[in-house]
Amino acid sequence: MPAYFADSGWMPHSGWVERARFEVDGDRFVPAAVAGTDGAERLGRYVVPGLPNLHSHAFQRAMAGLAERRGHSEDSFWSWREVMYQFAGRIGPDQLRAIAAQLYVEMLKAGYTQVCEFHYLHHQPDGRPYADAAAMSLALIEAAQEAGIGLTLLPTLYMTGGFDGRPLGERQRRFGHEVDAYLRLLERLSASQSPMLRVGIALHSLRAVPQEALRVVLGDALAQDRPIHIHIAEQIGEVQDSLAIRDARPVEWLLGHAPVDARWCLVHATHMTEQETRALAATGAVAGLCPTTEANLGDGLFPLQTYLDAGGAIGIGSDSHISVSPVEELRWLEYGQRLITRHRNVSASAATPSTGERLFALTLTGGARASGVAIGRFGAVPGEPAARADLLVLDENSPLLAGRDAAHAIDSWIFAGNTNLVRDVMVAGRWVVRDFRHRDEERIAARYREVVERLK
Ligand code: NGQ
Ligand code: ZN
Repeated sequence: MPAYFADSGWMPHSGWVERARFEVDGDRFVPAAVAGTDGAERLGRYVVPGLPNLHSHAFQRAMAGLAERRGHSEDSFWSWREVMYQFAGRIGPDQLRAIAAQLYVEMLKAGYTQVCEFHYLHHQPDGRPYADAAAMSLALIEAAQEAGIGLTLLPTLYMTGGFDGRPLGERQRRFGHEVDAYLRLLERLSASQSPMLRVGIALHSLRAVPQEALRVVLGDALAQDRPIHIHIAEQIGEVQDSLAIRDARPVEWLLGHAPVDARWCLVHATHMTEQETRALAATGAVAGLCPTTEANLGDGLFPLQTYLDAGGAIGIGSDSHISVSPVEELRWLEYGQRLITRHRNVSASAATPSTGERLFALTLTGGARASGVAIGRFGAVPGEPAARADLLVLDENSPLLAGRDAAHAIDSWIFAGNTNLVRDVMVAGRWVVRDFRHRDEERIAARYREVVERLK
């Protein structure tokens, strides 16, 4: 069994451990039979778990940067969405595979070892299913395999174009499913589940899923113990529509009409009252925060302090991939709060005074929960299955870590500088990034370039 050690290893439950030993059996960590460094390969000074990315729309990677020019006098989330729909209309399975593989390589190099793919680009642009109805889902699965990243695939149910139940618009047709066809897709994809592929479900939003469909699909998901993701309360306009039509705010409505618990991930949940914030925290659901996309789209700021004080779980996602960097997500998560509260170290707590360590720990545990996969830690945690063998080795030669002991390493990584500190990345016991290079990055980037040039 391969054995490794680091001068210091960090994970949420135990903090920094000196001479941390990692033994790998196939794709999992096993509790080390012996302590110390005997017969083990030294990885470096600092080793940490790989990060889960809990929210991705892979195809949007290829349009990052194309929606930053003023179009209307009132550019908004909704005008961005029109640009995005236009772009989505040109993506078929081959394009999706090429774009997603490039994105997943970028994620691995940045330190993400698992991605939750919130996938709604199901059919041909005119809405007819592909010859193989799962073609687009399979393209994502193949891309994740090529890159070597763990995938939580969340086929997304999308049925209506608004709270009022209006039919899908022309450009939304390829997103749509009837409940039966949707459940068939889930069942089909679930047959290929593995340590690297978990199948969950996503409800696109309360705008897109009528109440009766919600009930049926949840019954199935809960019976199969699947992770359940939903976009919610991202925009004020959405809150207003919900109030007008359902007489409740989106989060308030969901908590009143669905058995929200730790299996759920509420993506964005930006606009909540204090009461909703505390109620959501109490459910154990994960708030899926995507700070760089939320900033890019002008969504607003999540009420982080109230939510964390109430014990709420969070994770991060790169969503539209305007940035693919856990450092940038966590930095902006904290900075947004500093800017509105005019305080510093808002996310830190009395028990964990390091802001970086607190955010990192929350992201690992919440992200693992939202992914439905045993990741985000090394050692044995009583009552939990052995974790998949994912780890990151930080660059011990970086000037960013000079003169820093372990207690300041994660803060320095998250808050200082703009050079990548992730030197090596292991996923499921195999090295996918060594010395900052992904094992297949040239080929994947060349194919990406070719595909995106042709989309222009
Ligand atoms: C999406 N993205 O599904 O890609 C959404 C926009 C919508 C973000 N919310 C579309 N960031 O919410 O209708
Ligand atoms: Zn999204």
